Amino acid sequence: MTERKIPGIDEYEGAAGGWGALAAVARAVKSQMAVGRETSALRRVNQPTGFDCPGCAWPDPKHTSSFEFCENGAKAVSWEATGKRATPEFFAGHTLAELWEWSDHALEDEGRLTHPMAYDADADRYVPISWEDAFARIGDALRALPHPDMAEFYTSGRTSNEAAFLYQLMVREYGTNNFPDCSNMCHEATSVGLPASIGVGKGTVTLDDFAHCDALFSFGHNPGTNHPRMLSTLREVSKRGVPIVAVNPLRERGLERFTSPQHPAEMLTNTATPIAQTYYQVKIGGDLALLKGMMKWLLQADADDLAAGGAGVLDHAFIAEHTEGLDGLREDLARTSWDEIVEHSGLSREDIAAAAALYAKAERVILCYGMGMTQHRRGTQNVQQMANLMLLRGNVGKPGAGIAPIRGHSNVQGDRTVGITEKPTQALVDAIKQRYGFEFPLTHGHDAVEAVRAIRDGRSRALVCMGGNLAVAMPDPETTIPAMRTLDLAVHIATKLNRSHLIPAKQAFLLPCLGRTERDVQASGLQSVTVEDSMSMVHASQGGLPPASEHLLSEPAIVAGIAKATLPQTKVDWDGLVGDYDRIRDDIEAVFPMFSDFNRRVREPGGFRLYIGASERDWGPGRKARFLVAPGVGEDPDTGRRDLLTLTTIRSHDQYNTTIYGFDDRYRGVSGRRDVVFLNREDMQSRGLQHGDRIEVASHVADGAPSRAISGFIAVEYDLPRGSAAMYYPEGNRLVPLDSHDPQSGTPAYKSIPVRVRKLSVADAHAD
Ligand SMILES: Nc1nc2c(c(=O)[nH]1)N[C@H]1C(S)=C(S)[C@@H](COP(=O)(O)OP(=O)(O)OC[C@H]3O[C@@H](n4cnc5c(=O)[nH]c(N)nc54)[C@H](O)[C@@H]3O)O[C@H]1N2
Ligand SMILES: Nc1nc2c(c(=O)[nH]1)N[C@H]1C(S)=C(S)[C@@H](COP(=O)(O)OP(=O)(O)OC[C@H]3O[C@@H](n4cnc5c(=O)[nH]c(N)nc54)[C@H](O)[C@@H]3O)O[C@H]1N2
Ligand SMILES: [Mo]
Repeated sequence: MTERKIPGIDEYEGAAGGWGALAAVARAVKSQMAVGRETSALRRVNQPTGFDCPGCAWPDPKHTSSFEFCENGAKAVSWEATGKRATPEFFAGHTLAELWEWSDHALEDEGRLTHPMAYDADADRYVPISWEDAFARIGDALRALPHPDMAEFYTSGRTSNEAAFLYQLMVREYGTNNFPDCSNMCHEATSVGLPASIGVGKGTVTLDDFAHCDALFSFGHNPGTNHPRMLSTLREVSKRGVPIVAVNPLRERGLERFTSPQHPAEMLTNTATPIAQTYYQVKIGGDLALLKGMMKWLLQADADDLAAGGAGVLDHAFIAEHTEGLDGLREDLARTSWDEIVEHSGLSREDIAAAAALYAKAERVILCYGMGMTQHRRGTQNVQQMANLMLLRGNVGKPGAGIAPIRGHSNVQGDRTVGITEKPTQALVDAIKQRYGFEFPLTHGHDAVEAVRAIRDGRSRALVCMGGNLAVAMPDPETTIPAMRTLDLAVHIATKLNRSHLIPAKQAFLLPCLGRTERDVQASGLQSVTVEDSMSMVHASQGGLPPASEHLLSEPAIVAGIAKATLPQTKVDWDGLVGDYDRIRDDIEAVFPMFSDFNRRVREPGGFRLYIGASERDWGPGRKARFLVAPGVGEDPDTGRRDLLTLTTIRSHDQYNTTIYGFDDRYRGVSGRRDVVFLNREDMQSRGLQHGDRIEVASHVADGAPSRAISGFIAVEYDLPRGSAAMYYPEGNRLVPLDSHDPQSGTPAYKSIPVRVRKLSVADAHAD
């Protein structure tokens, strides 16, 4: 880094974890919770029946129901269990126009919502309303729409299986499949890409497999921040001497070294366990090229070995018995030149060969990946090329090996499993008809991008959000936010205030719900909910804290309230289901047979695993696993243009998606600010930029769509490949056009935005 000093920018020398993590937990608890409540809060979420941390979807070690220590888990829990409250008095004191000027951090930092509220347009304020009146008005508005397809029903992935199941049931009885979902912005490329490859859209490994792998590849995810409990697993893998290979344009500290707060010896001696043995700083969007390079090397090595009389490098027995399509892949790789591979990946041929050789030497490989792979125009193809790589050596469906998409929200996977999907199957239609006696259309509904388009074009007039912060999470706020302002109805079921709630429709309602940390008591007594983690383990979660307000309802109860008001002729016994969540689970089991014996199995310690065919080398009825071809290596027609950089948007260590806990990004050496753009030194030099300069970042759009710009952020010299740049999500979302997404999965290309960067002149800076 250069000598120039900038406030809040420094180098972070330490390991991930360690004392810094403990100190951060103490700060998080102190800033959110009144003394007394807080000490018990972290302890009391450790229920005997289990508690699922709302922080991430990484599994807990088998047979334990208590959650492991984790800095960002502690932040997630204390943020929800905060002593602060956003009361009716607070809303009386502020118009929505006024609140709009607040930062995302300040809005949520008002604390937990306490009362159901309705928008009063004359006063431009939220005012209290009774639950009955809110439900009645929502029901009237939904029934007044000319067609059910004119309403959108969004889900964010913290919602439990029970709430999500009831929600999709209500929406289907209402008559639409419009289910935009946070997953559409996240791992949709996995949900679309993997079924075509291996027959199932989920990961194939369990936590046990990590104890048996002999190489681990990590593509495009940042465990130190986003799934910190994974560091304990990576630490164990590293301690066994197993090579870990990280593929990431940024050198993420959690992938480099880790001091485990659970190991006193490491803490006291301030030592750390190294994590990645090899770190490949691929160019943003260069993974497709790297994967093709690795596979090209493997095919060549295999041919050489066979010619020399060896058994080959590929797993020929597996390929013959279990796969099809290798010839197509061979042809594609033959057509792909090393020059292109090197150019697009930004890695040398030697490095790629070394990665491939390491892969080839291992008998049992696990490949983990995250948003760095999915949020691209070719996200689905990225996923499928990773599957190809794994299939070449039979690394799917054997102990110690497999593909591991690292999911985001703690129950995003479960929500999809229990029916939150815009593409229903005939089996689902039949099962719901059988159980409840109503039918719903098989036609595809809207995903997240389609939902925003429909709202923009006036085709959809109502939006119901089960959690989340759609307006801020989606790309292109300059399209999304004005579109949402034209709605007839907006309903937000939420724990805390965020910007999406400040976009009033003709009628808007803010419905406060219980969080996962809180006791949920219904007619039959205290309830548990269930969730599914990244490894398809389903387990129970029960809150232990008293609710933040006596006026809160559980998410299932809110769904039931809306359902009864919207569907006077309903065929579902909503009160019966909400009175006892065991009954909801019986219904889930009736509709989704993979949940057989649900209520019994979920009461076993650690829960149970859903059947994943690919883990058993069952690729689906009558089919084999498939090698799939993705022509070319370029992400975008403009990739590689010298005047453009490829910008990725990433999470800081102090945020949960659109929830900004604070302004520090400890492991990247940033404190007290988020207005930064990380740039490569030579890219800065060639643009006459210095560390700390104020800059403008403008998106480059080829198709004549309006270019968006962000002005006044500072340039920070950072260790990333030439041509690559990074800034934080959601600040960077302005630069992502709504139409810039993977055509196959609809996943927005948040991680490869072609941009121009220029220094602001003194005049610009003043005009700002
Ligand atoms: N504390 C905390 N935990 C979270 C979340 C949170 O915001 N905060 N969010 C949750 C959610 S919903 C999700 S989806 C997950 C997200 O977890 P991650 O997938 O780790 O999410 P990102 O921060 O978006 O980071 C992606 C990583 O990909 C890298 N990357 C960017 N572009 C590329 C590329 O082109 N190629 C490669 N190989 N790498 C690239 C970035 O440098 C970064 O390290 O975490 C979940 N857990
Ligand atoms: N540029 C860019 N954009 C991105 C991404 C990126 O990497 N880059 N990542 C994308 C990804 S992976 C995702 S998953 C989306 C996230 O999109 P969302 O899931 O829509 O957003 P969150 O920020 O997780 O939602 C936070 C809100 O959820 C509410 N909430 C919290 N807990 C609960 C609860 O228990 N119940 C209810 N009902 N509400 C609750 C609170 O009101 C809080 O304000 O963003 C996407 N957007
Ligand atoms: Mo996500």
